[in-house]
Amino acid sequence: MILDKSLIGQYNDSQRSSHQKKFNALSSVLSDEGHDVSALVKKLAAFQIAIPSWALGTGGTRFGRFAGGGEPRSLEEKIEDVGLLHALNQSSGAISLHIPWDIPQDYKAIKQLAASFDLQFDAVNSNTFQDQPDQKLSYKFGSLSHTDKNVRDQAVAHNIEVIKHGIELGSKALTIWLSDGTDFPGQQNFRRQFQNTLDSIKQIYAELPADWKVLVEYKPYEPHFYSTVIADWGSSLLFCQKLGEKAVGLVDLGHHLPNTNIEQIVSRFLMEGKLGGFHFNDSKYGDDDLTVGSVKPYQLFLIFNELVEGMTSSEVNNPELSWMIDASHNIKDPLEDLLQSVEAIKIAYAQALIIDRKALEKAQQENDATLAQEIMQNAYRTDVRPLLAEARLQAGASLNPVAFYRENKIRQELIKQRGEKTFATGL
Ligand SMILES: [Mn+2]
Repeated sequence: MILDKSLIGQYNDSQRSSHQKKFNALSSVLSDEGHDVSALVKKLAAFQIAIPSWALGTGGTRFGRFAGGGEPRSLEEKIEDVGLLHALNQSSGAISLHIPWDIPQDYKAIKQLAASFDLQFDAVNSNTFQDQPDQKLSYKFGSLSHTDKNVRDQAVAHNIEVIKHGIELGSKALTIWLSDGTDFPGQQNFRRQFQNTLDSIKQIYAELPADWKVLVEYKPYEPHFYSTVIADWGSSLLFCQKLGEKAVGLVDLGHHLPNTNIEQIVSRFLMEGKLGGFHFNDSKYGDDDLTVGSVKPYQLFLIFNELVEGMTSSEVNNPELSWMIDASHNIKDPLEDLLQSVEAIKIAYAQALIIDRKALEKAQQENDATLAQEIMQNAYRTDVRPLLAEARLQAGASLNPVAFYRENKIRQELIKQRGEKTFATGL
């Protein structure tokens, strides 16, 4: 559906005076602390987070799916949904496609449709973790790492095909999440699996256009439960270093063992100029793919602290990052969930921007742990939401996207158009 933008203006008018009070109060505090409030608002407005095409349906767990109604039935409707999100928050200006779930039939028409919503195509994602109906050889025992060269060749060819789709759409990166691994000790030779994979990715790497990147994602377990070929940031970094400049690591927040210090991993990647991007989500136990910021918002803030510190430090030389949500679950309306996720990411970013860096550095130099905590938590405990709202207001987005979405009964409208029992392709 296409949103009537005058409705956003009307809604914002009804909320403007209450917003203004909160924004003025926060502005005055931040100005007293030495921050340039309009520069902060500008940075927040510029920060865009890509939406994955597979997050637009009520996906959820491997055990079952419960359609929420009005899910997008085609790539075109997925693009429309991301367009809707972007109209509401002006922060979701890109879509990330998954091949073969989203193979475009007509590139030109798809590009035009995306452009009409002011959307770009983010990284394209390959899929060798499932067998497709028309596929010759099975990935049951792996794809890029397989013992059989014919299977590896097939998986390489698929990745090259994904790059070709991406080139047609104007994408600039390929994300490889390799599910290959083993379930039992002794099942495979670790070194040989690594070498087979490296050899496969080298062939894919050779097909990357000059201005492209390959994002190498890692995950400790699942779908395999004994070992994963690219299990951790160290393995990802190893592959990237062996591949070359265009290969960079991708941090998916859910792809870590419990209590892993993800912010330190972020710092390490940045130090080596090898951080490529993020898949944001949240979790309590494993790869739960819950709404960003719903369980561990402080961890998200600490990650953004490292990002802001690293990206502004003269000692760090890292390429520009790809920001994407990677979440999927059963309970919430996916569009409301994505609005919440984008908001949580931007809150963490805003809080990291207002950390008193000079004071923090001094406290670190003097080993003053108490003061360092005071400085960090002063930023974290500041309610920065009026800054985000102001950025949206200035960009023509809604002051409160979720409230607007509900008030205007957007899901009900989507159900009317698409039906109650529609299933989006994806997980
Ligand atoms: Mn991911």
